[in-house]
Amino acid sequence: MAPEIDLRGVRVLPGHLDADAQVRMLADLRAVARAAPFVRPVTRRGPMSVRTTSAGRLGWVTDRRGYRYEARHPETGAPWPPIPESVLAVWRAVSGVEVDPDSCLVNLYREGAKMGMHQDRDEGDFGYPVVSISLGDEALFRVGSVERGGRTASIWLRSGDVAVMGGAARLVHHGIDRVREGSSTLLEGGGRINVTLRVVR
Ligand code: MD6
Ligand code: FE
Repeated sequence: MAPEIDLRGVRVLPGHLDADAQVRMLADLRAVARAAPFVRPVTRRGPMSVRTTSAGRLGWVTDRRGYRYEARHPETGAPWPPIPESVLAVWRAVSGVEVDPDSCLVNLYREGAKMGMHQDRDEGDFGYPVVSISLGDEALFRVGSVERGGRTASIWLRSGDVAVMGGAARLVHHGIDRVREGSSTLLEGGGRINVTLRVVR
């Protein structure tokens, strides 16, 4: 594992997952997506370019009413499948907290998908970190400040990298500027998956 990187307070752990662990986690996430199909979320600002699904007690959903956590899939009405053990193991290794996450958001980036600068602030207690796992194609991850605007710093997140957004960095603005298509062969059909784990309560 390469040394840890501090990106404006966000801890990046390059190569936290080796190639075998990435393949196993991807298989677990495919099973999640069979139980809870990916949807194309729509926000007040229009459709997002990523597709999303969730695992755990609560899933993150958005529609014209806004963002929130829900116990059921927005289209099937079924409860979300459990968070895979392979994913929980990463949280337990890096989060630094004793509580397990109750939400696992899975974002799928296909051609041209990206994510605008945002804060993760729909949770009830910002004392808990957000842990993020990258699989597949490399993505340019930009981190700014708690306030809007100002300086930013960027890093290419690669398959198997983990990022921890906690402490003073828990509410920093961040986003994905672009994904480098074809930079990984992990996902059939190409693209990138990002998994974020949260304690929502
Ligand atoms: C992504 N990540 O990597 C988007 N949020 O595709 C996030 O929005 C994110 O990486 C909170 C904490 C870490 C993250
Ligand atoms: Fe985020």
